[in-house]
Amino acid sequence: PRTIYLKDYRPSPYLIETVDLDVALAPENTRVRSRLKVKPNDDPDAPAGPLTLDGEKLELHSVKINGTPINDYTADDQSLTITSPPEGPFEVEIETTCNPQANEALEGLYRSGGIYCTQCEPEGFRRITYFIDRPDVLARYRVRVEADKREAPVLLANGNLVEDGDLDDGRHFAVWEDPFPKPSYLFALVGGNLACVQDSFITKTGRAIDLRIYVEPGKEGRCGWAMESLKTAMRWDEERFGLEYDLDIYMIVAVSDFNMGAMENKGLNVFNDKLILARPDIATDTDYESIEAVIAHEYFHNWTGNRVTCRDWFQLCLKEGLTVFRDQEFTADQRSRPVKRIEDVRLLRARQFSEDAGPLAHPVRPSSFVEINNFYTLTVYEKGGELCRMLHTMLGEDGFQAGMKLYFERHDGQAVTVEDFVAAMADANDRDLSQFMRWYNQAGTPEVVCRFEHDASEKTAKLHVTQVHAPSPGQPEKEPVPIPLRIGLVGPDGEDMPLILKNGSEVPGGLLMVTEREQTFEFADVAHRPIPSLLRGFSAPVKLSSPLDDADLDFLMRHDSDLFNRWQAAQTQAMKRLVAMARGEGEFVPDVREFALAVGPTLTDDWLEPAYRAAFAVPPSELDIAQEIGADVDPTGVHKARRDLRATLGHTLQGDLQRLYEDYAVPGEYQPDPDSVGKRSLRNTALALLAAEETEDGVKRAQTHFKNADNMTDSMAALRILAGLDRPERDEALETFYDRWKDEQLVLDKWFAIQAQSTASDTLDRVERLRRHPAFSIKNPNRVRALIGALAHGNPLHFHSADGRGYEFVGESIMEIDGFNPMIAARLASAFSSWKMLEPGRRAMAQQMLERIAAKEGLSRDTSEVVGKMLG
Ligand code: HT7
Ligand code: ZN
Repeated sequence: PRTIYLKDYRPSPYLIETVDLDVALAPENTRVRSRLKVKPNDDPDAPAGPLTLDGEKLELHSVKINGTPINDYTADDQSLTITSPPEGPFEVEIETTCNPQANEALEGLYRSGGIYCTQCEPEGFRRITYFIDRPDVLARYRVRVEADKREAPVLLANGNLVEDGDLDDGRHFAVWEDPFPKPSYLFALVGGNLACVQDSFITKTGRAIDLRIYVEPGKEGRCGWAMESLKTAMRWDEERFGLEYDLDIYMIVAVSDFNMGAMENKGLNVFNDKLILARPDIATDTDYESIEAVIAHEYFHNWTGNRVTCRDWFQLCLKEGLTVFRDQEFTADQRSRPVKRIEDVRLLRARQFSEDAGPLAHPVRPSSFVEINNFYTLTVYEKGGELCRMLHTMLGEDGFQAGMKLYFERHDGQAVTVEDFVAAMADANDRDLSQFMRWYNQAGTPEVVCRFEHDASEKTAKLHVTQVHAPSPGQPEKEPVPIPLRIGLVGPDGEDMPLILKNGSEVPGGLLMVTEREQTFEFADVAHRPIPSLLRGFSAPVKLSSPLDDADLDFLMRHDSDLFNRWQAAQTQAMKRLVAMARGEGEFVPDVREFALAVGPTLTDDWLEPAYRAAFAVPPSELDIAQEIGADVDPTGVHKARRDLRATLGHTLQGDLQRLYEDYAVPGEYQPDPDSVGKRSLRNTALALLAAEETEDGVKRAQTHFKNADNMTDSMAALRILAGLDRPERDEALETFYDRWKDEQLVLDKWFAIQAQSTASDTLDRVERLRRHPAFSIKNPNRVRALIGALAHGNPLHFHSADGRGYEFVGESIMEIDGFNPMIAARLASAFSSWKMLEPGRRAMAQQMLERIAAKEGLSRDTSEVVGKMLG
């Protein structure tokens, strides 16, 4: 397969001004007539030549130019080339058919539970009609859709409805017009029997927006939270970013077969139904929070992605990183800022840092790819979001907003690059951000090594900072990056001391800028030895090597005014012990008990938010621990270490935890508000820690909790505990749950996932049985993620089973799925990405499986790129 390079970017030889689509929906034979107004691109860098249109899995029936049928074209399975198009503007008319029913890759036009829907990002539009399917070709669309009225009473596309009516033979039609020029990846079309939940929103300038959520009939009662979230997001974007919605209608359609979470098509978002449907008895607090965040994320794309879009797919982080940053800030403003930061950093460390450290490492803006679908990664999204956050930290809220304003002033309606975004930030703030571009172009996580000295007689202190950049694939040498390092000096009384530099100036907000490979900062007026609190709020996506010893960390764990770093101190303390335990180094019980005792005061501090206290008591994940160990990892040892540490926490803090469990019951009807969510989270954390030792008492409490649960959050919290037991209580609970929820697809996904993530000894037998369960479908991405994904990405103990059965199960599944849905197969395959870190026995088995996948005949471009990199 061909590698595509950023350096080879050229503007498109032709541009398309308008697109007129006429789509006659039919399950196996959808007819698409397209009329395109094409003109040569007058950009001097645009090459001249024939007109090549992308197209895949299409049956071509006719081509006309300026109304006349032509034959001087060539077509293959990728494209249609019109060899000698007229000079100047001209019109192309093409008639094709496609087969939505047979489309199991879920890209282009497909059917989900009888609903016609589309997924065009990144390159799905070419499966609907021939087109210049690249994001820098922006056109205005008019779409006529027709279908059998009984099969598809609702017909939707982007923009505004301009006409509709009935036709002969029980068919009907609707015409939609989108006034905003857009790239083809934002095109959407939906047809089906859908119920609609309607509301409205008045914008800051007084315009009324018609809000609609379309769902399977009967599910209307589950859309309330999604609708509330949409209105909250719309208001927030006006208030914090000054951005108002532009069309008069905003539609969301929920479907049950979807490759990712959701898609921001202009005025017509398509969502995985898991991220729309919620009711207290079927959705957890985490589901509610995800719905709120994803609804907001897709809505925010209307400006960051749609109004200003990407020039090419290398610039994906331009819209995704920025929109992730915006949705993170939205959640932080709605809920608890420190807890949100902790959650985001947890994800970044566990998943993005490992991506950055392994064979799939790539810069936030990659310089080459084989299959763009493989680049919807944690690096592009989460690290991309961190880069925007660093700009925000460096420029401040006002400076960042000034940069955003200039960005929209300059580029509204354009397809642009990361350079354009950074230039707007730089120009609006009169700052030189050229060095910052390295963050976009260099892969890998920088390590920041800090050394701290205090001179009591001089009353001075020095912080020596070194940044270290390990090589990553294709990048042996790297340049230093600008690192915003937020710090505090915590005095012996636990209070922050003033941060005065040697020249007498105060460090505003405690923010130091590290720009050199090695740099020293000197502070004055430091009478007593302080404890440095470094990288406060995780001000840069780096690995910090800190100079603090156990006593310092213990102190920060109890006193740091920066709640992120107080949590971080606890994590560092836990990690030291976990690594030692996982390596089987000596006797750690007393030491772990000490640590548990130090967790107690924060856990029980009523001045702190319950959600924060709950987060404080969660030790680093098995993925984090494995990564910290780095080489010859034994996942069983890692699992046992974490299990033992949790058991010690439960045992040592038993009295406190019991009190929390009693005190934090949330009375009354379920509400997903932050306060109730926090309380449930603290109570369920206590429940889980009390059961970690698997005492009779702990198990009984979990059983009672399960029986009494009147909402899905509590029910799942208890079931997660029970499902991990090698005892009869497990099967009893799982059966009760199944009997109650067997007709609810989204709840069944939870039932599959909880078993796939179970640490019980027979998990692999069970997962193999569940693979044959009548409710399982390999064609449905949510089911695949719930069973196979949950094992591969969420159960290191059993995925890395010492006998290789986990690899066998996941590997076989990847090969099967690759035959019809390469995007899902390739994402599953990434579970093997850290195989080189494993101990030799598992390493050899993982390698064998990867080699088998790589050798499979007809392997997709998606999976072969991922597996090839892992083996290479
Ligand atoms: N921009 C979207 C990313 C996306 C996608 C969504 C669904 C199916 C396939 C997809 N490929 C790419 C979602 C987002 O980041 O907002
Ligand atoms: Zn996005």
